[in-house]
Amino acid sequence: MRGPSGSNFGVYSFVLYILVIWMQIPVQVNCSVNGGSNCAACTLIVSLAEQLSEIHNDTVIEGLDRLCKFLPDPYQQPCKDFMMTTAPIIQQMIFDDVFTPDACCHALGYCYADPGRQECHLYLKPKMGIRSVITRSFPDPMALKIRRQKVQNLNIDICDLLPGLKSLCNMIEKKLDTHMPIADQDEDRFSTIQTLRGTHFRGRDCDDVQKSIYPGRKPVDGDKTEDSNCNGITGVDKKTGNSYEELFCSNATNYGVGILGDSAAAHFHLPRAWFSAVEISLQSLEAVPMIVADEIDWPHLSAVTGYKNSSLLAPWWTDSVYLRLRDVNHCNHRDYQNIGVNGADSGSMNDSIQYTLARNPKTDQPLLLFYSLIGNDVCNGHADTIKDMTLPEDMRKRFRSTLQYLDTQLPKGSHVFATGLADGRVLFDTLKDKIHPIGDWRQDITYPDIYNYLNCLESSPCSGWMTTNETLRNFTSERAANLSKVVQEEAKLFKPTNFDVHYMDYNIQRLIQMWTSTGGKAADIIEPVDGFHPSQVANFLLAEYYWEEMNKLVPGLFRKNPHNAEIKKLFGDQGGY
Ligand SMILES: *[C@@H]1O[C@H](CO)[C@@H](O)[C@H](O)[C@H]1NC(C)=O
Ligand SMILES: *[C@@H]1O[C@H](CO)[C@@H](O)[C@H](O)[C@H]1NC(C)=O
Ligand SMILES: *[C@@H]1O[C@H](CO)[C@@H](O)[C@H](O)[C@H]1NC(C)=O
Ligand SMILES: *[C@@H]1O[C@H](CO)[C@@H](O)[C@H](O)[C@H]1NC(C)=O
Ligand SMILES: *[C@@H]1O[C@H](CO)[C@@H](O)[C@H](O)[C@H]1NC(C)=O
Ligand SMILES: *[C@@H]1O[C@H](CO)[C@@H](O)[C@H](O)[C@H]1NC(C)=O
Ligand SMILES: *[C@@H]1O[C@H](CO)[C@@H](O)[C@H](O)[C@H]1NC(C)=O
Ligand SMILES: [Ca+2]
Ligand SMILES: [Ca+2]
Ligand SMILES: [Ca+2]
Repeated sequence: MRGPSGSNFGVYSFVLYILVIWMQIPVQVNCSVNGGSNCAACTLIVSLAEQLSEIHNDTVIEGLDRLCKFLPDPYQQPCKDFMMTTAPIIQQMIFDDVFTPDACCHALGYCYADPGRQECHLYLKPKMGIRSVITRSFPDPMALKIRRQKVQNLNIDICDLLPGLKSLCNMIEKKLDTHMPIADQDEDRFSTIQTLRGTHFRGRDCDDVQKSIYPGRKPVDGDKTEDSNCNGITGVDKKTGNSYEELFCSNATNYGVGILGDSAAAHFHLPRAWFSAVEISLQSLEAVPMIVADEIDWPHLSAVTGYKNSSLLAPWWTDSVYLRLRDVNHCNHRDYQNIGVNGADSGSMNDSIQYTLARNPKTDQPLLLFYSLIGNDVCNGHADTIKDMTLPEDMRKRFRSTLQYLDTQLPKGSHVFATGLADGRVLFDTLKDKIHPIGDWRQDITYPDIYNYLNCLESSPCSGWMTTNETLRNFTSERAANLSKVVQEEAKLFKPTNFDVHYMDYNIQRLIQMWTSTGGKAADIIEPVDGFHPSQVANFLLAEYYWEEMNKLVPGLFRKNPHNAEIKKLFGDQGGY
């Protein structure tokens, strides 16, 4: 879940653009071997092109052309350049009857075997080995080298392609790593645009010039003349002379909701239509620029802060703690913040991410805040999976440090709900004999094939769980359980002055029970493409699970606002999102 998420916009050619996608999957690029995610991206593209050519009964080059035509405008030309440059190598290999996507990406130079390492392959290995296949097909090493050089030189800058994109790119490069909204004139941490950490992540700023106006604050002077908290409720009731905030909201339980978390919290999701030759379409790829600008996260459809129903690319609808909170009390409209960051673990949360939360302990409403880091503390390792896992004593110190910081930030009356880590064994147990979308056409690639391939490239999002080694999976779960225990203990021990802390399990088994009891399949809980994150269905179910747990932990937390109907009548959709 780690990746240079911000610095991507300036530097990618077409292949690197697909990498943008792959890098958002937890990949520590520096640590990868044998070509790492470059190799994986090349293999993906060539696989799709080859399968498309088979489906449409034409050549692999035409398959590539077809793939390019599926892309939105700024990416089409670099894709065609990639196609033209790689065509001679691909054609030669097809002519010699030695073509496989693996061999092809080795020939192109994206994949290689580092000294002392095995060649990685997703498809059946040629009997004589990939290297010999290439030497046979390209007997003149100099000629191949020159062709490869042309491919490597294809460094088209996406930012140069469209007028006006350049300055946006620069801005994004500078600011995206801070996890703050990019478009935020008054710097109150709330934006007016959807993407780039905007309204998909945090409620819309209804006045982006005034820093004192933003979602979640206590209304100023009853919001008689101005909507200081952006909940759409403003003005004075002529009959009584009271402000509507006073009449409708002052006796209600006003809360915002937020989450400090990882890619699961932000709802990382790669549409399966991008990875399946059977499902790929122009329509499925149209939204790529928007999705990339959201860091491939879909917080607006997520379990804690979702507010919008899913589109074609996320085929299930949305339920969330936010929607339920708003339903209980319409005064809470727009008061949500998703501080989920791909790759976040207890360390980066304490070191930097937590500081991007926007809450003023004096002027703002109390917050219901989730702390949910469900895997990276046991997943971020690559070279040495076990040694890189967080130790319980470090988890304890970091979590405590986060709670101490929150005690200076959260308004009195807030509640913090900390979850444990997931038990990721569910991934292998559920997917072990299922076909990955990239194998849709020939029914040939299974999830364990993908796990082994990514582990070979040391580019797996979680080598401790996404592995065929049961001993290792068990160890990873044991450490995760030990870390969860620490969170649970610390939630009990720590005595903040402004809020209370509660613990709940991140209970995937419970979600599976909820889903299968209504006739669903367990595999629907997991993201089909990465085989790792909680899916749209899981997010939907999590909302209900969270809600039930919150009610158990803090009885009477949610009191229905009797004025909801009047609010709806007077203020309609309260300005929407
Ligand atoms: C594919 O196209 C070739 C030449 O156009 C044709 O001979 C062949 O029958 C086609 N195969 C299928 C499966 O459509
Ligand atoms: C405030 O809410 C409580 C509980 O719903 C109710 O008993 C009380 O009458 C309300 N007070 C006012 C002033 O509306
Ligand atoms: C999403 O769609 C479902 C089913 O039609 C509906 O019940 C729900 O209210 C919708 N939710 C939102 C946030 O629009
Ligand atoms: C938590 O982060 C702060 C800086 O934000 C750092 O000084 C401190 O050492 C960190 N604590 C732990 C246990 O890593
Ligand atoms: C892994 O854990 C499961 C459940 O505790 C156990 O049944 C299994 O024997 C363990 N496998 C190995 C290889 O340790
Ligand atoms: C499985 O993982 C364990 C723990 O990392 C390791 O000791 C063992 O050698 C691995 N087994 C295989 C077959 O790779
Ligand atoms: C988990 O904690 C127990 C008890 O402290 C310890 O014996 C065990 O080695 C730990 N397991 C892992 C994988 O860290
Ligand atoms: Ca703003
Ligand atoms: Ca503002
Ligand atoms: Ca208001």
